[in-house]
Amino acid sequence: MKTVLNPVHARHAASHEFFRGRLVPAHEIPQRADHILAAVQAAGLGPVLEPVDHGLAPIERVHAPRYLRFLEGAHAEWRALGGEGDAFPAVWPVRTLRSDVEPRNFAARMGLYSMDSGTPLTAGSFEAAVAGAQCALTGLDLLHAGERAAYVLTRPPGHHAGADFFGGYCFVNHAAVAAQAARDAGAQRVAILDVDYHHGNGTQAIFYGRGDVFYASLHGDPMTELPFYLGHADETGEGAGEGANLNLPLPAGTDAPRWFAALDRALDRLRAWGPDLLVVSLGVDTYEHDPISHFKLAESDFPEIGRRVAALGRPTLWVQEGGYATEAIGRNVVGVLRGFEQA
Ligand code: 6XA
Ligand code: ZN
Repeated sequence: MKTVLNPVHARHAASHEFFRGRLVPAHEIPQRADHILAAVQAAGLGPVLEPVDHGLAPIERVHAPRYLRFLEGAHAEWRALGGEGDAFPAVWPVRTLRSDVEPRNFAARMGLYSMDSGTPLTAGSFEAAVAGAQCALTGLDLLHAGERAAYVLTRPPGHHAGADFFGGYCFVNHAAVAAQAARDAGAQRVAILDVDYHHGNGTQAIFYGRGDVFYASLHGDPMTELPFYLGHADETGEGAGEGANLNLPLPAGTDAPRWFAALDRALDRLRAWGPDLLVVSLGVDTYEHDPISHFKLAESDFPEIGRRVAALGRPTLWVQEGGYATEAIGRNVVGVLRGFEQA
C-alpha cells in the first residue's frame, strides 16, 4: 500500500493545550507522525509519496472560504495583537447569540470559527492542515489510478473540523475533502467509516443533509466524551440524508468483542448501502493505553480492523485521525493497514 506523507505536518507544533483547566504538554504532536512513518518503513508497507498540490478549490467544496481565509491569517493577527505563543479562543456564540455576523474583533472571530479551547492554533496550523488535504486528494488519485487502497499519513487530524470551525485538534476535514472530491470525480455513493475513539462531528455535519455520502461512526458516548454535543444514536440524517448517518456510541471500558460487534453493524449497513468508494477515518485512540481515551483494544486487535474493512471489497482511502499513545501509534496503524492488505 502506498502512503502519502504530509511533508509539512510538523509546522503544526503546539507546545501546550488546555486540559482539565490547566496548560499541559500537547498530546497531538509531530512525533506521532514520525513514529507512524518509522513503522510504515520498518514494515515495508510500500512507497512513501509526497502530495500533489490540488489547490484550494477542492477544500472550498467542503469548507467556507471565509473560514479558510480566517484560519490562514489567524495566528499573525493574534501575534499582532500581542498574543504570545499559540492562539486560543475564549468566547463563543452560544444559543441566542448571532453567528451569522462576522465581528471585526479578533477574539470574537476566533470563537465564531471554533468549538473548543483545547485546540492550539499555531503559526503553521493552516499550512499543515491544508497540506493534509492535499495528501488526501493525492491518495484519492491513487485509487482512481487503480490502487486498491492508499494511506494518508497526516496530522493535525480532521474529523472534528466542520464547514466553518476548528476544534478537537482539527482544522481541515481531510476525510470530508476526499469524499467530496470522489463525488466530484464521478463516484455516485461514497461512505465514510470513522473508527476513531471520538465521534467525527465535523464530518457528520458536513454530509448530514445528503444522501450521497454515508457517515458511519463507532465512538465513545458523547454523554461523556468529546465532542459531547453530537454523535448520539438518534442522529440518522435529515432530508435527502435521512438514513445515511449511523452513530454507534459505546460506553467507557468497551472491550474488543463489544467494539468489533459495533464495527460489524457499521460494516453491514455500509455493505447494504453499496458505496463505490470508502474513506476510513483511522484513529487508533481506541487503544487500551491511549492517554485520553477509554476503550480497551489491544495492539493485537488492530489487524482485525483492516481484515474486516477489506471484506467490504471497496477501494479504500485510509486517513489518519487520532491516537496519542505515541510510542505504540505506529505499530497500531501499521497493524490495521497490514491486516487490510493481507486479507
Ligand atoms: C482533548 C480531546 C481532543 C480529541 C481529539 C481526537 N481536547 N479526536 O482525538 O478524534
Ligand atoms: Zn480521537
